[in-house]
This record gives sequence, structure tokens and C-alpha cells, in this order.
Amino acid sequence: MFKKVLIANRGEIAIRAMRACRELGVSTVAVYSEADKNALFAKYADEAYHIGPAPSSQSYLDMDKVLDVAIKTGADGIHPGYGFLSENSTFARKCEEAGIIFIGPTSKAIDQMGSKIAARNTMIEAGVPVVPGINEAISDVDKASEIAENIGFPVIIKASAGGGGIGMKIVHAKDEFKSSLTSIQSVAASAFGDPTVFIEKYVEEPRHIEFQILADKYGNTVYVMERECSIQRRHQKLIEEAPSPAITPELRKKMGETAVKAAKAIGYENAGTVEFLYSKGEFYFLEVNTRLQVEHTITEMITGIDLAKQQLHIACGEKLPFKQEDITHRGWAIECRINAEDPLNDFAPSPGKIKRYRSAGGPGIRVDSGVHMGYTISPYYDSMISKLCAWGADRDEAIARMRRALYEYVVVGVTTNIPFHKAVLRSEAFKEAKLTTHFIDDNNIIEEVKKVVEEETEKGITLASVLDTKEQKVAAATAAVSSYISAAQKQTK
Ligand code: MV4
Repeated sequence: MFKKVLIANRGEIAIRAMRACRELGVSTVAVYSEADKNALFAKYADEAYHIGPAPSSQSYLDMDKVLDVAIKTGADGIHPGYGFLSENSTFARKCEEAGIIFIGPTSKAIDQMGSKIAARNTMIEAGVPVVPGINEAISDVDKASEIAENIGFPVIIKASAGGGGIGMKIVHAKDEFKSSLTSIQSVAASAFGDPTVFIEKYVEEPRHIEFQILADKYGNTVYVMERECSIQRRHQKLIEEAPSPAITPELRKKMGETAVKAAKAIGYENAGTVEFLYSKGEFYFLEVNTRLQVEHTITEMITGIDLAKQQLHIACGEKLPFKQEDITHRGWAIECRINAEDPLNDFAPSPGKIKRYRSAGGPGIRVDSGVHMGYTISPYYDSMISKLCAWGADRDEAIARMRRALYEYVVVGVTTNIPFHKAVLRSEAFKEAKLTTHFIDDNNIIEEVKKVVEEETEKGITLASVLDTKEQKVAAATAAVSSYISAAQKQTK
């Protein structure tokens, strides 16, 4: 096992990685920016080093600064978390060269997923189903337009260097094709420095289903159930669940084995995710995420496997301790990402100081968070306050627990998306698991969020105004919090 691991990240995921380290007796090193000097994760670590100003380019993304701290502190591993340097093959290579283990896949595996066209071809060769489309870069506009017509509209133009939803455009008819192509090429050139694009048939109203995989250095690769991440807004996931309500045991086996095939095709090791689009009984490979994802928690809740600790075991050369048939699952888990953002104002970020805070708890609840009362959410980074996860013996119990927990959760000082989650969780469509990537629009969720907020205001259970006027009076605040919880719980029904 490692002696000392540097965590090249911030917030809740830095704490998640450090928790795994602590349970394994591994020392931890945090690096933090000026904006994070009072953040919990920096205090949680055994050692913490300031590495630069708030803008990520001068701190969390500065590879040499991060590596320098790792070398000086004698860290033998670096956990990259998600985002920042986690899928940066140059950083993985620099770690390899410095003799420090990058806790993730090899730089080569990351590179192989970097070009979407190359990835598509690798998967086709490996026998992994992809969306019908073309397998080479578009060079000739007229030829491409002809191909699009053959594939059949709507088609989607994607940047080869893109991913996660940036650099794509849906084209509904031939007369839009040329202008769409030019526009997406220029987006790709400026966003990724590479104008290369390709086309696929556009799969309408798909479900987003992803398989967790774990692979050791000896070719042992397993899938660890799937997650459904269909409730998203502009490619920002908001609610995820595991297992997927769309998946039967037979389909799970088929898709899981396909995910393993995809991972093996690129010599994948460590924890990763294979994303699929699923529509009308068919599934198509989309991409591989070469990192531990935000939503890994719900997989942990249904399988009992600690994915962050498995990452450490794998990275230091241990064999996977289980085979595919040893992996079992129990019950259902849902994650709501609690963000400081205003769902009634186009989800605008709402950074600022958290004046009052009480997290949810009780049976089946897991909250991963990097914040606390008095913490100031910085405008420099993502607006996530926490990941609120609920486990139940079945989907209905998981939903009931999540609804109960959402009404226990108290955040004052910043606007949160908690009303959004309340609206989704009480909708018929969610209860019936009618999930697609268009869920929010298709089900008028924003209208429902307005109702949630109005109902709460009418019943006097919004805390903010009460507390703002009595901020100095701790006793009054305490009373307000408990009466809030009491009133809010009744609202769950
Ligand atoms: C697609 C698609 C439909 N057809 N490809 C979005 C993220 C990026 N990884 C690929 N994405 C999509 N690719 C074809 N051929 C629809 C999406 C898509 C989507 C995928 C997963 C989750 C949410 C999404 C929201 C909009 C579009």
C-alpha cells in the first residue's frame, strides 16, 4: 500500500479520497488555492500546501506545482479526483516519469479515449456496438452532407476532441447541414484546438446508462453494476440512480460484458466508466470516462464495494479481490446533487456564505460534502454543496427516504436546487421511472419547482427571511431550524 498520497483536487472528492486513505493507514497531502485556504479538505489532510491563486489554471491545473509538492513531501501516489487533471494524459505521464503513481489509468489509455473517432474505431474492432455513423474525419462538406442523408436525418455532428456534451450539434435536415458543420468545426477549433468532426445518427430521447468498471494490472476486469444518469440539464447531471430501472438482469449481463470488452480493448486499468446510450432495447457505446465519477457513491451503496479504496489497491499493484460472480447488489440508491444554484433563474450559480446549515441524516442516507456552516462557496469552482444519497430496499423506499431527507436539509444564505429535487422526486414520471435525457423539459419540472417554492412560502417554512433578521440570536435560529424541519417533514406527503 501507499505510504503517502497527494490529492490533486478540492472539495468533497478530495475528502472522499482522503477518507479512503485514512481507512487504509495512508498519509494524505492536500494542495489548495488561495480561495480554499479555509476549506475543510485542506484541514482534513495530514499536510496541506498552498499552490497558488484561485483561478484553476494557476493552482489545481498547474501540473508542475502539484508535482513539485508531491516530490517535496515524498508522496508515492497522486489521486486526481474528478475534473481538473484527472483525465489529462500529460499529467499522468509526468507522474509516471517522476516515479509517482498516478491513481488512475495509464496515460496511454487516457489518450486512446481522447480522440472520439479513434475510440469509435477501436470499439468497432473490439465488437462493441456504436451508433451508426462515419468512422473518419469529415474533410469534404458535400460528401459529408451526402453521407448524412444516407444515414438519415436527424444526425449529430460531434467534435472528435470533444466529450461530455461540448462540441456537438444536432442537424434535422439537409439544408441545415453545411452551416451546422462550419459552426461546429469552429467551436471545436477554439475549444479543443482541433476542428476535426464526425457524424452519427442522432438517437432521439435516449436514456443515459453507464457501467462502473474496475480493472487491475493483470487483465482482471469486472463491471460493478450500472447507473442511470438521465436527469441532466445541459450535460450537468443532477440526479442519478443505481441500478437503472430500464435494465433487466439479462441486459445487465450483456451490457456489462460489453463494457468489460470496451475496457479491455484499451488496456484499461483502475476505476472507470463506460457510457452507453440506450433506446428502444438497443444500446450504443458513447465514451469511456477515465476517472472516478461524482456519482460513484450510489454504486458503493448498492454493492458494498468501496471504489475509492479499490482504486488505491489497484494502483499499487494488488489483484482485484473479487471475480465477476462475487459481485452482488442489494436495494436501490439515488443521488441528488445539491448545488448552490437557482433553478428558477436558469440554474444561475449562487455562490456566497452558508449562514445556517444542517445536513440530512438517518436510515439509508449518505452525504458527501466539503462544506459546513460559515463556509463561503467560491465563484471560482463548481457550485456543488453536497451529494445527497439515499438507499432503500427497493426504488420506492429509496425515493421516500430521499424525499424525507430533502425536507430535512437546511441551507440558508445561498439559493440551492433543493426545490428542484423535491419537484422531480414527487413527479409521477420519476416514480414511474419514465426517464430520458429530456426529462426536465418533458415533465415541466420548472413549473413544479415554482409550486414547491410557493407552497413552502405559504406555509412559512422558508428559513432565510426569519434568520436574516435574527441573525445574532442563536436561540431563535435553533428554534427556527427545528420548526422548519417539523413543518417541512409534513410537506413531504
Ligand atoms: C449522442 C446523442 C444522441 N445520438 N449521440 C451527450 C454527451 C456526449 N457524451 C454525447 N452525447 C450525446 N450523444 C448520438 N448519436 C445524445 C447525446 C446527449 C446526451 C447523452 C447522454 C446524456 C445526456 C445527453 C443529453 C443530450 C444529448
